[in-house]
Amino acid sequence: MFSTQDTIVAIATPPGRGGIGVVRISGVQARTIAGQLIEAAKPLEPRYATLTTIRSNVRLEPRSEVRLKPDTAELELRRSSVVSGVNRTDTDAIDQVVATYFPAPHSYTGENVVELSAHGSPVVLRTIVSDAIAAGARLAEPGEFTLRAFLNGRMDLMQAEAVADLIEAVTPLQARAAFDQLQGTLTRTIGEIDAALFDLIARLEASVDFPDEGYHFVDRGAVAAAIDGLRSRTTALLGVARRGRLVREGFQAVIAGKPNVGKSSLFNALAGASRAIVTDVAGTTRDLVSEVVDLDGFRVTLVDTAGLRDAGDAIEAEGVRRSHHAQAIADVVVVVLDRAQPLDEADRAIIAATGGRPRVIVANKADRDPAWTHAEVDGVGDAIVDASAMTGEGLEDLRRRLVAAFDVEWRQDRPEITNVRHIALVRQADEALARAGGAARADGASLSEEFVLADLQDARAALEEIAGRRVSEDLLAHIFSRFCIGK
Ligand SMILES: Nc1nc2c(ncn2[C@@H]2O[C@H](COP(=O)(O)OP(=O)(O)OP(=O)(O)O)[C@@H](O)[C@H]2O)c(=O)[nH]1
Ligand SMILES: [Mg+2]
Repeated sequence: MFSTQDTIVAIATPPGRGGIGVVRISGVQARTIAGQLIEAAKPLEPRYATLTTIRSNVRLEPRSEVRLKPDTAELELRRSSVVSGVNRTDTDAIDQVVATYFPAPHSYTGENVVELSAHGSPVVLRTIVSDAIAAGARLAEPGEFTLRAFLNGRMDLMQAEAVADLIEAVTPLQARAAFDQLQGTLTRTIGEIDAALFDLIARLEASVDFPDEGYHFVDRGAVAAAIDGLRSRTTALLGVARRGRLVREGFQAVIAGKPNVGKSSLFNALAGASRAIVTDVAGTTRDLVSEVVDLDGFRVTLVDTAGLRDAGDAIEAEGVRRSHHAQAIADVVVVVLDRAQPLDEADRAIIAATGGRPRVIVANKADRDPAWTHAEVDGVGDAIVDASAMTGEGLEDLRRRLVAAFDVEWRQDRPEITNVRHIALVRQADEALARAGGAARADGASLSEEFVLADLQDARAALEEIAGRRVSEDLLAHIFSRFCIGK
């Protein structure tokens, strides 16, 4: 079982230097422990920002550097002050901080929480953490603050997962979708379906348990209609699931083509950075180069690959092998052709090999005189995008086609459901409701109430697992291990 009895501490801001760095302490002892670190005349008042000084037993510049042999008496004094944490005689002021105390249960974790906002110096922040540990706190595990928030009922599992998604969001659309879930939009939808299911189950159970008291399962039609009504909601959620998953996880777009057609140039232009090396030598790119970009709100991992040809040496051969592999797993392939060179067998081979897959065909170097016409790419229904990595012409069109090729209905609004775990469980509930509907309609079967009930219970179990009301510790550990320390 997860321990929530002790007080935990961690740096809550990202690693590295910054204007401000926050140390978060959570647990029964939070205020007492913080009180031992700061110079404050009285205990921290709830919800007041207190400007105070942090004092430490651990010197930022250890004395041993100055005086190689500290005398035993001093060591003893320092040790005792670490242990008791109250002896402030041998401490140095190390930073000025703003300390805020949030008493339970009105805090992020639902426990007593103290946040110390210091200057964003890794040395200072680490010192505060070690002193808090010396005063009785324990270093927090990854995601442990949010885990405690979940265990203390401050948020459900969907919201806890949304915290991680929000932190990891790369595009504004991802961030907004995660924030909606943090605010409880999915929680409410799932909760409403769950409540209606509970109601239906209670009525059916009454009819099974007390058949002689008038609770007859007489109106099969009404029960079936109620089930259909619920199912329409799970089905609607699943309707946006693919788009939601793509918003959350993003896609891979792999740029492929013959050597020297301008793949790396297009990659750089789309990434808005000179990531891949560009030269006029065919066979420049030897390995996969990738960059995450925001394409109309979608997180897209663009992958540049080695030009496809019979390789000149072993390194290039390996690069070509990787190109093929990347293409095979791509969500979309961007096939690049050179507009200024006649099409040859190698171009046609790539066009043929990617047929039937989501793809966009680009005729690059459109700034130069064309050496072929679109009609020459025969048998291909795809519209070809004329573009120039050099001038930027056609790139907007290419971006739009790329998003269109992902085959998602193009709307800026935020999908309600995005996480595969939630999607899988909603699908499970949806299937159970479909079975329940079928069983409710099947006439004549004597045990149909029990069948309907069993299926409805299955649907409910799946929904409760989404919110985290029925989850194993393993699953929790897995979910929270995605977090960083301090979250
Ligand atoms: N005129 C013109 N030249 C371009 C354009 N895009 C790329 N080039 C030139 O084409 C040459 C090859 O470009 P790269 O981006 O290295 O081509 P690549 O397909 O990545 O080549 P490999 O990595 O060798 O497979 C370079 O000299 C580029 O400057 C373009 O849109 N217009
Ligand atoms: Mg290249």
